[in-house]
Amino acid sequence: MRDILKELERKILWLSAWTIHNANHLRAEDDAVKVGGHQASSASMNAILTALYFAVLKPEDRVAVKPHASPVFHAIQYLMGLQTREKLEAFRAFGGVQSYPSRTKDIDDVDISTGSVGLGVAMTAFASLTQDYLAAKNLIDAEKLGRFIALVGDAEMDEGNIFECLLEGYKHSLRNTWWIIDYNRQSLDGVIHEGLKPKFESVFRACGWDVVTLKYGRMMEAAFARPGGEQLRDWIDNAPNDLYSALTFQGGKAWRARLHADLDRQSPVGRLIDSYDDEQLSALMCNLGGHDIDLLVDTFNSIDHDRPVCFIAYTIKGMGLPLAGHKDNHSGLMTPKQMEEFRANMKVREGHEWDLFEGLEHSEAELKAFLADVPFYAKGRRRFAAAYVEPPKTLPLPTAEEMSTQEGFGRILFDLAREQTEFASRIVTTSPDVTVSTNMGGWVNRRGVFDRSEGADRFKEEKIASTYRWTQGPSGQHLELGIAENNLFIALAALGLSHSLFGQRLIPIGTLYDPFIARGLDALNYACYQNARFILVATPSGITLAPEGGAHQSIGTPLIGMAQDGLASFEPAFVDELTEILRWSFDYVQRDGKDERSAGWLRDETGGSVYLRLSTMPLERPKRMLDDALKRHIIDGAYWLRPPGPNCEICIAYQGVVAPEAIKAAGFLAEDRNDVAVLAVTSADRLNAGWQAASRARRAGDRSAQSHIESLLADLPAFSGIVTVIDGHPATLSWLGGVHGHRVASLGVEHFGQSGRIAQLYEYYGLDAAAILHAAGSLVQGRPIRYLRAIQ
Ligand SMILES: Cc1ncc(C[n+]2csc(CCOP(=O)(O)OP(=O)(O)O)c2C)c(N)n1
Ligand SMILES: [Mg+2]
Repeated sequence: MRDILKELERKILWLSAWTIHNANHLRAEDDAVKVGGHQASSASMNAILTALYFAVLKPEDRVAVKPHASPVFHAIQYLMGLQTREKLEAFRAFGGVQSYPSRTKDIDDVDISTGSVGLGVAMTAFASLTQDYLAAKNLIDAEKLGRFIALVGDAEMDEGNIFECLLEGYKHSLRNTWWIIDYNRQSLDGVIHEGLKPKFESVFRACGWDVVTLKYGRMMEAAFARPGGEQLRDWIDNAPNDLYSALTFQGGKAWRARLHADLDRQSPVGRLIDSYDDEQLSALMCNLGGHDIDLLVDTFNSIDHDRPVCFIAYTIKGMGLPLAGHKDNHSGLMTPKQMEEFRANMKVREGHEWDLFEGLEHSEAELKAFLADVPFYAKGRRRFAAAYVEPPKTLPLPTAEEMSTQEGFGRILFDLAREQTEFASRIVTTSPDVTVSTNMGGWVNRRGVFDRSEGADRFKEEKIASTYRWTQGPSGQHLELGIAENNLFIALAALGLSHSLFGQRLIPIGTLYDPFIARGLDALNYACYQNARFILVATPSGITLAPEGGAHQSIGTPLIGMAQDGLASFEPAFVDELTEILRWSFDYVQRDGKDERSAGWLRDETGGSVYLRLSTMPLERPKRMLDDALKRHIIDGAYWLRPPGPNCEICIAYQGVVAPEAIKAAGFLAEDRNDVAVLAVTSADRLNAGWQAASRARRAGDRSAQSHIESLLADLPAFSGIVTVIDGHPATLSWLGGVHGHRVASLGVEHFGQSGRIAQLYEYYGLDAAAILHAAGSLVQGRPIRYLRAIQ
């Protein structure tokens, strides 16, 4: 079996190198794709991936493959019949295999997407926590837990989110997680810093991990056992990274010259070195642990516990290719001449480059039998689906006369927490140390904090009064996180893929302060790119958070919400709107329509995640019942709070908490002008997306396509002006003028906030009724607005 494995290792090296070569040198008239970064980096982990996929992994295991090892991963899938030649030939081209393994774009069951380094690594830890969460609730078989394995570049270890995740993992007794560091001592720019290995080791041990070092291959170990071997080992241990790399690149002759220069030729070690010819010497010196299939398989398979393990595997970047060891090899590509030689070495005939069993010594029948028996693939595809969990038909509307959207959110969750429904049991909440200040304390009181083991509430036992009775245990539905926002988003990514990774639906809800979305923005993008499903509740937001000051006041987040793919963002002003948006979200996050292109104008069939930008400012409850049409409009992004009449000169369009200022300004204006309109925007994001999608649909021939905002603004006379206002960046709404060509004045916040009272800040930043009237005055024709002076 090991012989076959070694043959496959060579085959995979060939296929991945050929895939890249084909993409860069052979694909017809393609001048845009010449990018390296794959050939050497892939080769570095070739043996490790071969060992894992063909001899170590079980069907329930999941792997995050480092971005540049994508060709190796896909070559393995190709051998297994799960990837096509067409897609490999189109590596990095439209519709082809992706540069970096992608759950959403590749066809061959990528378990965890990677690309932005560090994030896929942390994802394995949070996927393992998700598994623990499901097992504790008997939603999956606790006897058959999978291992979550990250293949990590050594330079990738510089990413801070990895360390944030290590600490968080420690707090949650992380288990079933392996990180395999490809210690090739090279990064993108070159040779990395000396001596990082002991640093890695101590950090991992401090966080409760086992560390296994794979430094010397078996050939090296055999040499060390011979006379002079100890000295050879010392020389290897003390050789600087760059020297080792340079000699690797130069080959056997250079190794010999250098070793003889450093070690006495007449001594046992000198004789040991001379007992190898040049080729053998090169092979010996390159026989690092990470390239020794036997050692790798035996070591991985010897792990018989579920503690987290970090493997530090010494490797050579570009191993097996002429690029091996060269410091510039990251962007290096084999030349056509080098590829010719490589092809000949691999015994692959011209024109047979993609043939599965070309150039291998074992018979096709033997190889096929081996592949048919690989345990990892024994249970078929690894993508699961989960049944839809029926959300409540209606959510109880909090009754207080005045309430902020943040408080309303807390109340709604608190009410849901009382219900013994399947839906309520599938909600999982999480927050980076802002559970109470984002109003989820009540929910956690009722539903408890998740922990694998039952925990005690000391304060309760000691009968000390406290508002929060957070019992800890396996039934808890809240995952309490430390402050690091990256962890929040990666936790949401993992929990939000529970249906696909584990076949069990969860409805994850995460809360954080709105400005700190920026801290974890790449992780949020990563979660969306993987099509994870969650509800993000960001509160408080904007300068309305008045006394907290500029450090906590968000400005650009509405634009983030609009620009982030896979995330529908809303900013309701009133709690009745929020109630409807949440109810819709519980359904939207579960949708799974297949074809994005034919899926209407918005992503309404495909579904996605949801971002709610909420506020702490209490607003008076509108006296109204939401009828179906109004509910639909709230979800589509806007409704007429005051519809325009035929002589309407001014429309005020607001989003979110500034609603009272817009309403007040409209009241003043109405005394002087006819038919003043107020447009309540609940989602600039969905309005804009609908508008874009409708114009795409028209371009594609659907003449009748009309978006929600186009039909709403069709009611507004062409001579009207629109004043937009938001506690956030004015660009969020300024595009409304582009829909039908109305003149627009946009109010919002562009500069860092200040501490102060709300009224003071609204005046200072120009969000108050007076500013709205002033802006209206700049848009209307004819006589000036009379009340303008009066309220200033
Ligand atoms: C967040 C982020 N920053 C930068 C990059 C560009 N990048 C890709 S791989 C890499 C480092 C490669 O070094 P290493 O992790 O050691 O992998 P190796 O190439 O040695 O296999 C960099 C900087 C990225 N993909 N993601
Ligand atoms: Mg590296």
